[in-house]
Amino acid sequence: MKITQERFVREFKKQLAEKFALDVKDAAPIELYQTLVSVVKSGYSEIWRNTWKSYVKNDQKQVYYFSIEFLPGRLLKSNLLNMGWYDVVDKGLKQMGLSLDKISESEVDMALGNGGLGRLASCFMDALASDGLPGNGNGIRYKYGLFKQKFVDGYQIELPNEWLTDGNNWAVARESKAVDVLMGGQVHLIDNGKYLEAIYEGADVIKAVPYDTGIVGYRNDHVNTMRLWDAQIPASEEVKYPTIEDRRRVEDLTSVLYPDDSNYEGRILRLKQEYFFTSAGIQSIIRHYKKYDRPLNEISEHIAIHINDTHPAMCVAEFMRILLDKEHMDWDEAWQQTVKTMSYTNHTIMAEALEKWPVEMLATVQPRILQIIQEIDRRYALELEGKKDHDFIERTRIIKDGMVKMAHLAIIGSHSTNGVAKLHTELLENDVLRDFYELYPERFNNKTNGITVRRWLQVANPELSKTIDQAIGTAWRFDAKKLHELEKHVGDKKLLEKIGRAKLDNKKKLAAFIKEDTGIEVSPHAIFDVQIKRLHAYKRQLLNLLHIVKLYLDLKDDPNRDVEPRVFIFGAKAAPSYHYAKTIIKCINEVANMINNDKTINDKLKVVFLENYGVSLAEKIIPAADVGEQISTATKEASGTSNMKLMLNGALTVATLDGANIEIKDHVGEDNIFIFGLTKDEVLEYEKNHHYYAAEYYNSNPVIKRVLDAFVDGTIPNIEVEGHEIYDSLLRVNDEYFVLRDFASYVQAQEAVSEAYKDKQNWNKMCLINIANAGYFSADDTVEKYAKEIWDIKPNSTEMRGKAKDVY
Ligand code: HBZ
Repeated sequence: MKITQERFVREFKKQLAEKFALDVKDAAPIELYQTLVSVVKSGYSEIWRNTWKSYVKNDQKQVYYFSIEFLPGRLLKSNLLNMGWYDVVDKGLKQMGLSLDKISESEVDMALGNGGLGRLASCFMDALASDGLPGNGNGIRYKYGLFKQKFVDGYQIELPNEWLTDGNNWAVARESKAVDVLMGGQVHLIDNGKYLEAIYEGADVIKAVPYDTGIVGYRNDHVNTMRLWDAQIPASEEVKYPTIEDRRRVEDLTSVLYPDDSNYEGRILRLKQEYFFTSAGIQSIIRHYKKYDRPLNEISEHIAIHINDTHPAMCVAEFMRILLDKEHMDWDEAWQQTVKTMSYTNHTIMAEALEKWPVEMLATVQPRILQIIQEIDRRYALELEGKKDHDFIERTRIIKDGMVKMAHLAIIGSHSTNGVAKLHTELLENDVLRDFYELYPERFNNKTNGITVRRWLQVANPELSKTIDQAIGTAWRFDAKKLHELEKHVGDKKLLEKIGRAKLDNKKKLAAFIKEDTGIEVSPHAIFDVQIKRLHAYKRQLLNLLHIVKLYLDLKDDPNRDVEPRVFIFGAKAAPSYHYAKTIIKCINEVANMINNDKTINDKLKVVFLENYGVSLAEKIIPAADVGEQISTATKEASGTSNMKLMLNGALTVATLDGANIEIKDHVGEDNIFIFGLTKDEVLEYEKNHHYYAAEYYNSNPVIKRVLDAFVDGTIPNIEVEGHEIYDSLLRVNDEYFVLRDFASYVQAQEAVSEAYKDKQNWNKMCLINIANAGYFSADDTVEKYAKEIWDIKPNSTEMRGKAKDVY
């Protein structure tokens, strides 16, 4: 829809009157928001339909991205931006006395994910659409998103996140596209003379209803679909569930998102969720494929299925099940198509996060799927007999000691396995998945993560975006790599000043938010030092905290010490069952209390732990950050993506040589990043030879001793229990993540940060170099590589592409 300000205002008023029988002046924020969503939706619905039609018409190969998590956050501003409507709507709303910023605050974040993995899936959705690629999301429509975090007495409390109370305004329910998913019961294979027939007995039939959300491409008249499935009771089965509790048992399947991002949860409901969305997705893909009478033994030429982490690994078996049982293909042909269709991304090397399910549990959830996995496993072992030794086969097979290893299923059942940063892929190849790399070297590849520059710069940071436009024009908005042209202006003092001013403005806004949210007053002239990510021991928020305590103790010794004032800002949720992570939260909060209320240190130090970190809060914090903390123990963080978002917004990174930090360093150069800590080889060496003794660092380094003692000697109030727990984890349990080993080197890096901040012009120059190089981490490019090198899909070549650009 071609939009002008007048037309928008007319349409908005009309829909407000139709929907709510209200005038602008009488409408509540939520009514304004819902009306705006509906105007926006009517603006892209025709394009959405045409995009799908053009895929069908051109018989384009499509990818389906299966992910148990999607973390889109708010969609309003991002959709407006991508449609090219942002400025027109902003002005139109102003004309009516309304504010886009305020209306946007009414949107509840769609938080159907835990952290990096779910957010990556959403960045990829945006990038697929913006690249004009035929890509669909497939996931679960959880009734409750990731829990809402509150702090009570410094402790994390989890509250339910009922994000659907005002309805989800973006999604369209498509009852007509529902499919039945069979679970439980028993299965018998009967030879009916023509083929083996799978007879199900006593299985539950669950109706999977898709909710489709349009994913709008950036000014290219292209709208893809993210399909999330809801579990319902089919009309034919209603009598089987006479009571409310009976019904709830089925509907609960899609109620809650598991809030753990680091431990594999061996609970049957989780396994059921995995099968549910996998089966629903695969069934609907094959049903659609068959509509056009194309031969099934060519299906891999028309569709690609991506397995995002192992949660959808049952895709392999479900695809086989349908080809074998429903389409009566023979095993070898079905297997060939399956392997060619599937691809898999690994997101972690941490052993505790690798999924493995007891055979009996799979038997209860879907006995036919278990049979197929057993057969895949049997054939795998048979095939390798004589070629590989017994141990190799036992190490790599799918089922071992009564457990089904999901990563093995995904690797054996697909043609591509990728890691998410160079170092991570290297570790997969040479360490964690070494055997598989030896077996299938051609299947392994790296795809370093990326982020959508639209949400994380254009939407989140309009001030900096405008400054960039003034320096290098607007081409970077279409191709983020063009941000690199900023480097030519590295000597432009006016530009450096403007970058500094944009940052200061953003810091003032964040300071106001902090004041409103927490009551804490912070100076926008202090260094804003930010660590935002899930709380986990390996991410080492504790290292950050120990450094803060050191700075505090230094100031107590000498309140007039010449230090650069700093505000340390944290945002982090801990998995509700992750006791140690919650202990760290409590300690950060108590240290914050102690420091923020101590008048003797002249406000040189502040610590702010913002509650309920999520996508929308990240959009407020990141544009205001001076320093980004990426301080995981080397080898542990697969990639990280907040590192990319922060550099893009001109924050300088304090980093270990872990995950994508290494590639960031390679791009910006050693002078524009603060690197510290053990390297991958040093960590691996310690882990192999077990010759790390944390206590030695405590005993030999008086600073470490003093800082750690503060946790147990009453210096930090209200952590009698938690302080000892931290102390013991480092000294008795021997500091699994080398916090004490890296402490001195971290302090040095932080001193270099303070020193560098004194020279504002040079600091801004470093910021510029970071911004200029962040374009290399654009999800548009990452996804393009997936498209070319893994999925073999091509951009939509409809003649509509690009036309929307003249809207501005
Ligand atoms: O995936 C993260 C990695 O830790 C991070 O380094 C990487 O940048 C990001 C994207 O590739 N992993 C996760 O976020 N993992 C999960 O959220 C998760 C969720 C459920 C699980 C296991 C892990 O059962």
